[in-house]
Amino acid sequence: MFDSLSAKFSSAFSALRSRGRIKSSDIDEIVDQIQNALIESDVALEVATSFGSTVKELSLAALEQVNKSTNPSQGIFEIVNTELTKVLGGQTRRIRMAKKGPTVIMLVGLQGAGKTSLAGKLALYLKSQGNTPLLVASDLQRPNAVNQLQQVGLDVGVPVFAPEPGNGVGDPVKVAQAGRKFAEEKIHNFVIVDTAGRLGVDAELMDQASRIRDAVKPDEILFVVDAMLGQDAVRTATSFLQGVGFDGVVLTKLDGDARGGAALSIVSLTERPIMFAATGEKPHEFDLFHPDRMASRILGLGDVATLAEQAKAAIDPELSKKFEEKFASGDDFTLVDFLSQLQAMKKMGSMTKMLGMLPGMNSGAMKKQLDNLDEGELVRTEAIIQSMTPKERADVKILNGTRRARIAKGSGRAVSEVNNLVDRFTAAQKAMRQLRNGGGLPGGMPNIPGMPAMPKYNKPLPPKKKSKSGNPAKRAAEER
Ligand SMILES: Nc1nc2c(ncn2[C@@H]2O[C@H](COP(=O)(O)OP(=O)(O)OP(=O)(O)O)[C@@H](O)[C@H]2O)c(=O)[nH]1
Ligand SMILES: [Mg+2]
Repeated sequence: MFDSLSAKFSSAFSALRSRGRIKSSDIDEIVDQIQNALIESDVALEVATSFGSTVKELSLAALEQVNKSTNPSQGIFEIVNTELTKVLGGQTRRIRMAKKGPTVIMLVGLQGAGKTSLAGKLALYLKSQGNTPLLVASDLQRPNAVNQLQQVGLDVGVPVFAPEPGNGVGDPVKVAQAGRKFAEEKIHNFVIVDTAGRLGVDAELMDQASRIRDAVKPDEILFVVDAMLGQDAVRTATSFLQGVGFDGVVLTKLDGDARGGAALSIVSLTERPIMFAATGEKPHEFDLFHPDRMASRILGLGDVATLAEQAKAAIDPELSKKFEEKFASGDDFTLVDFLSQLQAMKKMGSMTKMLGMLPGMNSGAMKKQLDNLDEGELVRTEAIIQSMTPKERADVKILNGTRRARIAKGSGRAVSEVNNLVDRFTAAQKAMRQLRNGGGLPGGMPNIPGMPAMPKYNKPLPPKKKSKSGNPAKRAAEER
C-alpha cells in the first residue's frame, strides 16, 4: 500500500536532509518532487497542485525559523506530515450511533467494490466491540448475492436477514425495511444493509439505492470503493454523491498494488471522510481509517500505533500472565509456550503486513527483506509442533531419531526441518535461561519466528528437579 509514493517521498526527503541549511530553491525542488510523486500515484491533478502550493507557502513562511534548528529538513517534513494528514481527512471519523433504535449502516458502490465482504468485516468489527449487528441482504440483483451474504454471516458469526427463497419477495426495498423492523424487535443495535452493485454508474442503480435509503433512513451511508480504480474511484464517488449521497468512504483492496491516489483525492473532492480501509479478503483484514497513521506510513514513519493495537488484541492477557509467572518461577520455556506464541502471532495476521508497519520497512534494503519474508514458515513450524506428543513438546530432549522421523511424516515436512526447529528452539531456551539469570543475551535473540520479547528477570534458576527415577530405562518408560 502506497509503496511507490512512500519510496518517492523518502528519496525527496533524504536529498533535502543532505543539504543542511535550506534555501527557497530547495523548497521549490522538493515541492516539485512531491507534486510529481502524487500525480504519478493517481492523485487528481487539482489535489496534487493544491497540496504542493500549501506546502510551499507554509515552508517558505517557516524557512527562517526552520533554519535556526539543528535539523532544518525536519521542520519541512513536519509541515508535509501535517498537510498530508489534513488531505487524508484530519481526524479519525468513527460511526455515529443512532440516538434511538438500531444504528443503520447502508453500503453502496459498484459491482465488485467489496460491499458484501465489507458487510462481514464491519459486522465482525462491531461484534468484537460488544455490539449485536444484523446483516440484511438487500442485493437481489445477482442470483447468488443472498447466499454469499449468508456465507459471510456464517464466517463471522453474525445473523443474516434475507428474503425467504421462493416466496416472491423480490423487492430489495421491502427486504431492507423488514430487516430494520426485525432488528428493532430482536434488539440488534446495528443493521448493515448490503445493496446491489452495477458494472457502471447507472440511473437504475441510483434509483434503487435511493429508495432503500428513503425506506430505512440510514444513520450512515458508506460508499465502498476499490482503491485500485485510481482516478476512476473519484469519478464514481462523485456520481454516487450526487445520485444517492453518502456520509463516509470505505477504501477496499488497499493490499493490492494500488498507487493509493484515490485515498488522497477522494476526501478533498467529495468532502467526505474515509472511515474504513480493507486490506484483504479475510474478515479481519479491515480497520478504521486513521488519517494521521496513514500519513505516517506514506512518509516512511510506519504505523506503530496500529501494530500495538493488533498485538494487544491478539495476545490473550490470561495466557500472557500465566507465561510470565511460569517463566519467573523458574520453569523452562517449552514448545507448548512457543506454540501459543506462534498462534498469537498468526492471529495478528500477515507477518509482511505487520512488519511493514515498522518505520523504514517499506523502502530500500528493508523492503527487499520484507518481500523475501517467508509467510509459510509460521504455518510449517506450527504443523511440526502439532505433530509432537504433549511429552515431546514439554521436553525436546527426548526427541530421538525415531520420534523425529515420525513427527516429520505426521506434519508432512522433512526431517531436516524438524531438526532445524529443535536446534533453534534449544538455542532459544538456553538464551531464555541466561536471560532469567540476569546474564543478558549473548549475541541477541536467536532467529525464531514468534519469539516474544522477554521481560528481564534477575531471579536465579532454582535447582533442577530430580527425575522421578534414577534408572534411565525406567525414566524413558515414564516419559512415554
Ligand atoms: N484483495 C482484496 N480483495 C477484496 C477486498 N475486499 C473485497 N475483496 C474481493 O473482491 C471481490 C468482490 O467483493 P464483494 O464483496 O463480493 O463485492 P461487492 O461490492 O459485494 O460486489 P457486488 O455484490 O457484485 O456488487 C471478492 O472476491 C472479495 O473477496 C480487499 O480489501 N482486498
Ligand atoms: Mg455484493
